[in-house]
Amino acid sequence: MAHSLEAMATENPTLENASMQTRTVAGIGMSLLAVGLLVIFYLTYDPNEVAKPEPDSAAPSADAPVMPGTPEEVQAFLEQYNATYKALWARAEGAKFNAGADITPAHTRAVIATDRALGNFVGSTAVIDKLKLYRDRIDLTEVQDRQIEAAWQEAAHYPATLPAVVNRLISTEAVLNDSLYAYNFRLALPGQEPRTVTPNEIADLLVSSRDLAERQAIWESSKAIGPKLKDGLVELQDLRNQTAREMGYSSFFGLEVADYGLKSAEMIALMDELIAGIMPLYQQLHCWVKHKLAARYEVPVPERIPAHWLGNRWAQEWPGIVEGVNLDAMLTDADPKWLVEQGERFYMSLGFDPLPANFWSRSDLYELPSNATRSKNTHASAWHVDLDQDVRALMSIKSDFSWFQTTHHELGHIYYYLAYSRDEVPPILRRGANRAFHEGVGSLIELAASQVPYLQQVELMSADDTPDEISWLLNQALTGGVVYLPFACGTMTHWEHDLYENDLPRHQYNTRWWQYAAQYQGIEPPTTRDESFCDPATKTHIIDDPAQYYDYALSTVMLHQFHRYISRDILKQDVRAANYYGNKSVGMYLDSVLRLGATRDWSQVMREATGEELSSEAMLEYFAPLQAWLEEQNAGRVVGF
Ligand code: X8Z
Ligand code: ZN
Repeated sequence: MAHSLEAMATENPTLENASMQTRTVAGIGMSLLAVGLLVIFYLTYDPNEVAKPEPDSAAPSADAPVMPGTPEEVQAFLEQYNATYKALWARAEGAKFNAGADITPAHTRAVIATDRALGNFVGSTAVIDKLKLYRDRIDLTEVQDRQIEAAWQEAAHYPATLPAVVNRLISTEAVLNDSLYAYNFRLALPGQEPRTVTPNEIADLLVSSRDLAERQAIWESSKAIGPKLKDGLVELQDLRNQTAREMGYSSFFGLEVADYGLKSAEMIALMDELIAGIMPLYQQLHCWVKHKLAARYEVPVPERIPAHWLGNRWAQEWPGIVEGVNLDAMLTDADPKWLVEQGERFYMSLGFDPLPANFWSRSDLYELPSNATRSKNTHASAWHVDLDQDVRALMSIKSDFSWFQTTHHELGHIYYYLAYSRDEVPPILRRGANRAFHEGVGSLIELAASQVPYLQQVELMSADDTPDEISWLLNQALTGGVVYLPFACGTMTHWEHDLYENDLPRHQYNTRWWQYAAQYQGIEPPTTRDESFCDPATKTHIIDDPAQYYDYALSTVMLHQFHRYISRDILKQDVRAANYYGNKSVGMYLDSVLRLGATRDWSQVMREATGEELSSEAMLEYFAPLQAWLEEQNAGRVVGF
């Protein structure tokens, strides 16, 4: 917790719900004893042992007297549940962090064992029975209700009634993650011997190369992992759906969208609404970009943009297109550690505490040297290992603008973890108001840290090399929300929806992916990609963060709502030239949302914090000056795909 902010927020509990203060302490002695026994059992559990076949074996005994469901007993159950959950989560999360930072068979075995221990508890029939008993009570506090709902969703990932499915799911996920993270990308440029390349090198080459044959080789090398992941993904599709459906959800997709209190079809309708809102601007951008790139590569203008023309292997952002905006140049001489320190300084300038010492000692932040003897997951992530002060990040930072932004993003997760790690927030609710809130915090600070007045203040940009306003906004649209939404709401979310909700058959995986890329993004592959490829599986989240990609889409529109509120109502500045740096009122405002964790309904929090419902209107307003400029540039061209 940021102490300076905590003091202010306690005097001024902007969004704190009075119901948080009403937790009963009845039954604590009894619960502590039960919790003690459970925790001792699980903490003596040997992670290298093969998991027990009966997932229920260590859960609270089914023979124990049925708790009559008084509110006090509900509270005693929840306290017991939370203590055990926290201890088991810490072991599982610690094992996963180790496995991500150093991919070895022993670390994978530890992930499987500790995940099974966690699953055996949260999905035990004893826990599920209690949740069933309490789920429909109408006399619980909001915080109790929300814990029961969160615990129910946890159980649906590991229901004890399907022990073989759960065991298989956990081991398949662990093994497939390893295949993804440890994959050795090989690049054979035209006329050259194949060589190993890192994901960072692939990203750089896709921005810098001007040769289409070379670009195609780079793009294809980034997709070669897909077929290797396909069988595992087919298995996960089935296993994940089985667990979710066992607990009454329409599919695994339905289970994941339940975090928002929505059903699958409602989430899809929301995505379609966001796509429709952004499409007029996106189509103008798409048209401008295809003309720009056709001229750059000296080829005819296509209807859809070939994927290998763009500076990102999934076309989720399109960097390196706007001339005169080279943000990497600002950071060429920076030490990678400086990027993290500058990110921390940003949050501290708002009043948040310095990062805890263990963040620095336990995180794994930088790109591995080429002679490294270990391999690690290079996709950035932030970890709340003990659901308390043990916070870590796993990154492969090098000094460029993309990592500068990603570092701010990950620190947003870290500061969120720290803000809600307080006694009033039970461990099971130490999560975002919804998952999009979690993604939005750091991305909001990313947006704040790419505002020109801030970059000038910290001397990353001087007044004479400041790009003009339209170039800057154009670059933001290409590397931020505008290009991103059709990918996130369209291609990714629709594909994962079909995968789980409609049991997409394996012989349609790739075809469906490219159908959506054409429909939503106006993108096509360089050559026909039949079902011998599995291009969706190359996107990390499809394997290890499944059916949740709409989180990023929603966070993108929400962060603009927060940004507009902060700029106008707190800073009284222009949304496109706002400077949060050093403003404690902004920090206090953010903290009043973060410290709640998931103890309040997200849409109420949103309404109270911004005065608005979820809407893409603020984002569209931010980018509005581009529309007129693009229409002028595109005059006489065919817009659309
Ligand atoms: O996965 C991430 C973060 C980790 S939480 C780096 N992002 C999405 C992606 O890379 O696809 C950030 C924005 C989109
Ligand atoms: Zn994130």
